[in-house]
Amino acid sequence: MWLRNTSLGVGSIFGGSMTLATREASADWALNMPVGITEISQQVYDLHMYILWICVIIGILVFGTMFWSIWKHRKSKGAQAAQFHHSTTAEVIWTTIPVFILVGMAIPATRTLIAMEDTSSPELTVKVTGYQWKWKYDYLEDEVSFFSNLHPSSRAAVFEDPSQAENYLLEVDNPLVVPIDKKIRFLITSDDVIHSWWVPDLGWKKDAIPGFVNEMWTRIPEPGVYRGQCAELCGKDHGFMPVVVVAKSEEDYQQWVADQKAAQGLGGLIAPEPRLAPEMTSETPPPSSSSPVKAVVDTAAAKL
Ligand SMILES: [Cu+2]
Repeated sequence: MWLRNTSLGVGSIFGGSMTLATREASADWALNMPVGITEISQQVYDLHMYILWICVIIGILVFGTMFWSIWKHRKSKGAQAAQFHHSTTAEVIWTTIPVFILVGMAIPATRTLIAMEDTSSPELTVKVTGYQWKWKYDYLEDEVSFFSNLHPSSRAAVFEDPSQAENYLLEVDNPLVVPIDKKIRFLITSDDVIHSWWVPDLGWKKDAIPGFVNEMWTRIPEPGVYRGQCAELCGKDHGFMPVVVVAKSEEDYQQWVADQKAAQGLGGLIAPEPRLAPEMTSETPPPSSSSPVKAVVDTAAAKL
């Protein structure tokens, strides 16, 4: 679903044959990764395409040679196998050519990785903490902090008609709001199990690991809403902890910060955490005799 806004369709890969199709329609046929909206995401995409085309060329050469050889030297033509057992020339060639190819891949890949990991000189730092099953955002400079839960509209639609919920399972009550054109550093960790904070448009995902603080950064060039999900299987509601990033202009962001501070000073967020239906609570249920797993264990224990 996140492919809907950003990905290239099959049409764009195979020469625009689907250019008349709507973006919605082509999204269903999307094969390639999304380009994203940040400079890093575009670098990642370019690297991906560069490596892909190298692989395509190697594939054509290797399989072309193989199939041509099979056809050219087929038994019905009376082909005789060569009888040599060792060729220093061949070994030098099939060692040096791959080395050059790998170096040619490693240089741009390393350059991109270094750029992705360079979290120095941030203008804003946000601590992202994964919970079963929600995210918490702490703005270290602005001293704003809140939880971001699955939006009640998506939660209600789980048992009803998901097609009726806008951005089904990709909507939250309190999105992460950030300014555009600022280097934002993310400190990513977890309070319980391993989660992974992932917004495809930003070009990366990063594991949120209890006891560790991972770092990443982004600089979003234009205002917009960018959606993602937890990308590490983290429990029964793993699919119910989306990520929504809202990028605003600097003035709008400052206004949002002021509003949040005012609201937190009054004892709560502007948009309070929704009350969850008991069967869909995002809290870990306490062990009880009604737990199906515990019931099975108790039954088994009673038989011993
Ligand atoms: Cu998770």
